Amino acid sequence: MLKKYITMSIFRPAAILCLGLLPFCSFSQSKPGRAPNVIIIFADDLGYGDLSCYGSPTIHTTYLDKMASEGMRFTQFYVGTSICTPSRAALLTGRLPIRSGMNSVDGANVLYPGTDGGLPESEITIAEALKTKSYQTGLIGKWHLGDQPKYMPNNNGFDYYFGLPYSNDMGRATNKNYPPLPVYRNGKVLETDPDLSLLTQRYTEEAVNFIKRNKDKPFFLYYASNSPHTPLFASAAFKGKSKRGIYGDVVEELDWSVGKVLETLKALKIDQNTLVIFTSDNGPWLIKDENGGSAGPLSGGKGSPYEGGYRVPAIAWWPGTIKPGQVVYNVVRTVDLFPTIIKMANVNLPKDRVIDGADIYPILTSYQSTNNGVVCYFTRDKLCAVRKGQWKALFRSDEVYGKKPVVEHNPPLLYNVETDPAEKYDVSKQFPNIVEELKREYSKQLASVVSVPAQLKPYNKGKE
Ligand SMILES: [Ca+2]
Repeated sequence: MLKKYITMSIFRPAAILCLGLLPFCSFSQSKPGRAPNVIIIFADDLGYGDLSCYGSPTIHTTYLDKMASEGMRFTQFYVGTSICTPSRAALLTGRLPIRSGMNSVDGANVLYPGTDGGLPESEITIAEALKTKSYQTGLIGKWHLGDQPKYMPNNNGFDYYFGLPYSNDMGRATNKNYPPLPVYRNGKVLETDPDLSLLTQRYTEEAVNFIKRNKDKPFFLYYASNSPHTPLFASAAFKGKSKRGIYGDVVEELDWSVGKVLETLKALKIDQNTLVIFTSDNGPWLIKDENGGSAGPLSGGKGSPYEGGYRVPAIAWWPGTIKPGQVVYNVVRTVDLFPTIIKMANVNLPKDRVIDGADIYPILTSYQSTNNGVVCYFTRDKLCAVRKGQWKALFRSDEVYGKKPVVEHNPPLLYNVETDPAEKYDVSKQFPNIVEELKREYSKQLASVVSVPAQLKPYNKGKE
């Protein structure tokens, strides 16, 4: 732990650092008074087209639609990588997972039960950064950044943890080589092989109780649902109720859960001091057919470098600060949340590492356009595409779950993903200068990656 505490010492009170570094400091972001609470609700494998406010014709998401009408809905919001473990590392650290060895590798798409690997101790999570300002921090739900004790949430900045250490399909019900699926409370296994149809209800109760317990202090709640990742289970109140089969039932139960969280904030009268972000860790798992979601108008899904894998629904809600009913077309990324949230709490950005995210507070608060960040699309350790502005250059067709052979594109294919979000029309010949610019951006991004040990390893099937 020593190494981490040394790393954390870079978070000094802003006033001290600002004596000599005025241009690098930003104080105007926090409101006077108490630091804001932050809640991130992270769905698992929810596609761009799976909410009614994103055009789902048959899934009715009453509460998320209301959240969007009271807040801000993003149309071009990107994950760090289009698969579970790497995407979660990106969200919590503001860094592309390739920088911490948390990217997928051949034979290991994610972390598996018992893998000796996880989020390196040197990484700084949002929870760890906020602990320096005495936030109360909680994770309810799916972790998936390492299930060995040193990698678990309580050693990564979370005071409280309740949930599964990885995906809901990593139990004996889906693979007899896996150990029984554990439910943790802090460092202890409460039970194994839980009734998955009750998981969303239990997570909701845990999230509501965490908020109630901490209503008088600044808190950070990371509510990482296991839904709608397969296998799909809904409670009796939702099973068979949607027009989209069991997948729709599960999404509608998740929607209900979000409604309960927002309702709790309002009832406690802390809604005006709480930023809530809802989004998903990656696009739909298309190989699951009807049990997977929909990317709506986008191509591809989970594990692919196409828009459907990387672009996800995202809603920000903060009554009194975020104006209601806004739709934002800026490129925004999950890696932007780390710098945005820690700056809101007056924690300085670490200077000893690359932070891929940028502060989106100006977008949240006044609908100002900021510089759109570059989107990097990695499949495993290969950079497949980059997006800058409206343009996306695809250098490599390579999908984790794809059945087609990998194809290198030299020169790259070029798409205008604003006019052609389905990536149907290669316009590289019409815009050779844009191709050259994106080739330079691709090289620049690659050059910034330093090789570090891989944390993801193939599953040892003999290990029980
Ligand atoms: Ca996922």
